[in-house]
Amino acid sequence: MTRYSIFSLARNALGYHRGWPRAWRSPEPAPTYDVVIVGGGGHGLATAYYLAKEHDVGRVAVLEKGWLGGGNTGRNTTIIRSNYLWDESAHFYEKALQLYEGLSRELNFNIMLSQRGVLNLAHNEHDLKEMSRRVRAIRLNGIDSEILDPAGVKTEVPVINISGDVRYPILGASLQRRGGVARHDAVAWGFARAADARGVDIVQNCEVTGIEIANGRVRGLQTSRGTIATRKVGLVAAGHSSVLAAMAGLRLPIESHPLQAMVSEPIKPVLNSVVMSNTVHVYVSQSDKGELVIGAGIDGFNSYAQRGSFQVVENQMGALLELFPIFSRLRMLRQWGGIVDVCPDASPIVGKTPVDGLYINCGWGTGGFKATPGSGWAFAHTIAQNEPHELNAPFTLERFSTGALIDEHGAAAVAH
Ligand code: FAD
Ligand code: PYC
Repeated sequence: MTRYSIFSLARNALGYHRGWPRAWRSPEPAPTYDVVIVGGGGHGLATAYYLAKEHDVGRVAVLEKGWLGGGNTGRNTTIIRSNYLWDESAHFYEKALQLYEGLSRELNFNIMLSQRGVLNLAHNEHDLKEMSRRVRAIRLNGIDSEILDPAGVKTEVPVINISGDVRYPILGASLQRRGGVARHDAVAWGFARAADARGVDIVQNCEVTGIEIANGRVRGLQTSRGTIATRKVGLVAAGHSSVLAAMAGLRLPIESHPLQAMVSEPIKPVLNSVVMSNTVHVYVSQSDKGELVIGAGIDGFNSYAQRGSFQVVENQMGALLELFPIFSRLRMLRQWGGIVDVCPDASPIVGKTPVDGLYINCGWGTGGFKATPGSGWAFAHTIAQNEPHELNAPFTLERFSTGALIDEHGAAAVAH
């Protein structure tokens, strides 16, 4: 660090950072926009950024009822990977991973992408067969994936317990080396700053309370900060997608569940990979701060509460200790929850709706952080061109009546 920057930091700290420029403006909502995005999470902000950048749409707003990234974007466990079974999903998630690989440079904002590898463990004969099928399917799509035997797992994760003397011994794992983690807040902030720089109005503390429709077309939005006229609205409100859709008279095939996670006290680096187990239902990685980031499955009941229930906490701790007895003395620091909107086939809905000018991007369930840039990229195309991009074309609302489902429960992994 130069002398100049040390003095500059000290001056700003003593001056309570009053002299620092804002990363994005805080405008009053305008009376009209070309496109309004509802939801200031990563997906909504990415959509706005790509609308402005790739499609030159002039007057775009993002309306957020709380603060940017305060929904699932800021509550997730930051795992990124593209090891999905079906071609449709593999193409979509891989596009997102490729965008992630260049995102710090694209946004000039360090999103702290760390491609440290994601392991999915196998604990029984069925897991091994399913893993073998999945890895081959993934590789046929040109995506990196490999199979490890227990010794290979131990080489990648020296602190894991591969003894046969446990209830669910580790029989192998799949590994995506390009998978890993990224800083979730930075993804939201990076997209926000870059969208703002291209003229997008980002309006926080602005809740959408109604959708105005006339003759089957969107006309505008009612919000807690007044009425806004627009002919195009993108709903990107994970956790409340059904609530927003109901304002337009639409019923979505979605169930909303709490999904919780926790972090331990920080410790020295011991875990260099992301480890997930569908069978014992726990996953873990170590953050750059040293905390273990630990998660499990959704709470079984429907709820809009942003907190998890005790039995999930207890089960995930039991599962964690069977895999990692070394963590048995660790203290847990904090725990939280988000609300995830889950579709019956564990795949998202990204596309047009029966209402002209109303587009929806939802149902990412427990696994949408990894999709953020790809989702925004394809959704921006859909809104700007009024037709889906080939990447999101299969992810329609209609698939729940035509039967063309994309069942990704296996890839959605632990959290389902
Ligand atoms: P959000 O970030 O939730 O943004 C939606 C926004 O809409 C919110 O900010 C909300 O306030 C706003 N909103 C809602 N209603 C209104 C309204 N009426 N008016 C205005 N604004 C409104 N995914 C992964 O890929 N990897 C993981 O490791 C992972 N771990 C997870 C762990 C947990 C505990 C949770 C809860 C989720 C996890 N996910 C993970 C899923 C991931 O977080 C989500 O799929 C993703 O962040 C969704 O992003 P989003 O931008 O669509 O939603
Ligand atoms: O999609 O990889 C994922 C994930 C991990 C934990 C929650 N979701």
